[in-house]
Amino acid sequence: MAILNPILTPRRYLTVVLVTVISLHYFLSTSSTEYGHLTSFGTLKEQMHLTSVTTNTSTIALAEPYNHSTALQPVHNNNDTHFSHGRRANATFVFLCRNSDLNGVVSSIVSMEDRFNRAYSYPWVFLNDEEFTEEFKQRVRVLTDAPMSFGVIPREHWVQPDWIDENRARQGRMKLMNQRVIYGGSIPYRNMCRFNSGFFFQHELLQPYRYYWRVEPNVKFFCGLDYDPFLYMEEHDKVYSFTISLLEHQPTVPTLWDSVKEFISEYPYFIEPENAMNFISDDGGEKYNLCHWWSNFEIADMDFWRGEAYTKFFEFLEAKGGFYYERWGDAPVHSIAAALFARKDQIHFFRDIGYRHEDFQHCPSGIQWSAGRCACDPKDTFDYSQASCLPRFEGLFQ
Ligand SMILES: Nc1nc2c(ncn2[C@@H]2O[C@H](COP(=O)(O)OP(=O)(O)OP(=O)(O)O)[C@@H](O)[C@H]2O)c(=O)[nH]1
Ligand SMILES: [Mg+2]
Repeated sequence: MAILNPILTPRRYLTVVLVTVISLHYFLSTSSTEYGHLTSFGTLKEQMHLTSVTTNTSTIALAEPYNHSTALQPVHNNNDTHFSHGRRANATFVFLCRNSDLNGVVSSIVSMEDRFNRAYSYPWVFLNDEEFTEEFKQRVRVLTDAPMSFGVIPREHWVQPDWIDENRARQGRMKLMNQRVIYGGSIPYRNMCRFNSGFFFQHELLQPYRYYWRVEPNVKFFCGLDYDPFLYMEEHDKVYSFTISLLEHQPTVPTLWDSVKEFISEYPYFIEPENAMNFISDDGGEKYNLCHWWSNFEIADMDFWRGEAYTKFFEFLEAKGGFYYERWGDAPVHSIAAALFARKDQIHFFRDIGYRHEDFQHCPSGIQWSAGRCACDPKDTFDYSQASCLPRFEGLFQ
């Protein structure tokens, strides 16, 4: 170097190198789009491949098609292979709630962000049967940089339809109230169950997305996750997943199974040969055993609900009026559909996700509990308690 330029001291040499590198980077960024994309530090939304549009009711975060070609980085977690942050799934959180749920909503978001989403920034979609207040939006927006959108549910997706015989529906409500069944006399609760069964995935804010993770007020996520459960669903061809399974209150679904059997005989070709019938029936489909996956936690594939089998199934059940004449829950409806229309190996138990919704929780144990630094007592887990249906699920694979 001294031969080339006797006055190029180490400091000057460094300056020359830096200026050359910066100039080259500037030249390539402006002349090559690909180079620019690869190296730029875009806005947060760009990094998350999101754009947004505003409609008169809501701001819609639109997910652009995700890139299937990005190389995946396999990581090993508890003897299972997952894939790390190489790319993201086409997925969102879904939070149906009221303005009055605000404190419980804040608590659930904090739990999810702290234990998982801080590293991923998956978007949040909030749905309500009325406008969210400014206070609601302000208090949830402050919690995270993840994109958030707030939508109002179309009236026809929420309220009791006109063709429902209100006298018959009232009698149904009185009957359940007399039996002291929880929410037995509530119409809003029935609206919620019907909406979660057949309509949420049709909402305009959810159209850009395939996978969703349902969150409710006052739930807790106990464990850190070192992989992306949405990608897990995608990579392993799963359509539905759960953490807790249990028995439904029989008086809420007295005629549901009769309707299911009618559907099966009318549309036998929708039934998946490798189904999970043995999870929901102990006698090969004659009677419903009341088992269901607890739907306040769900990570699932909305394309499954949007598909032909489930669309026909929901329409069939809707026409029976059981969401209002009885009190059919979205949990048994989703569970029966997933058990019949999906292969049993497409249903996944997230054993490593610690989760609580009053009054029950799932807490991992052993290596999963310690690797996840789970903030729950592994002895306090619903898995093998008397009303749990987990043994039936595990029995499917034995
Ligand atoms: N916007 C709106 N959301 C509702 C309404 N009723 C229930 N939800 C939401 O729907 C979800 C399920 O309702 P929950 O009341 O939690 O039903 P649940 O889980 O069976 O019962 P608890 O949690 O024990 O009360 C929650 O996220 C609620 O915030 C309603 O009338 N309007
Ligand atoms: Mg709840």
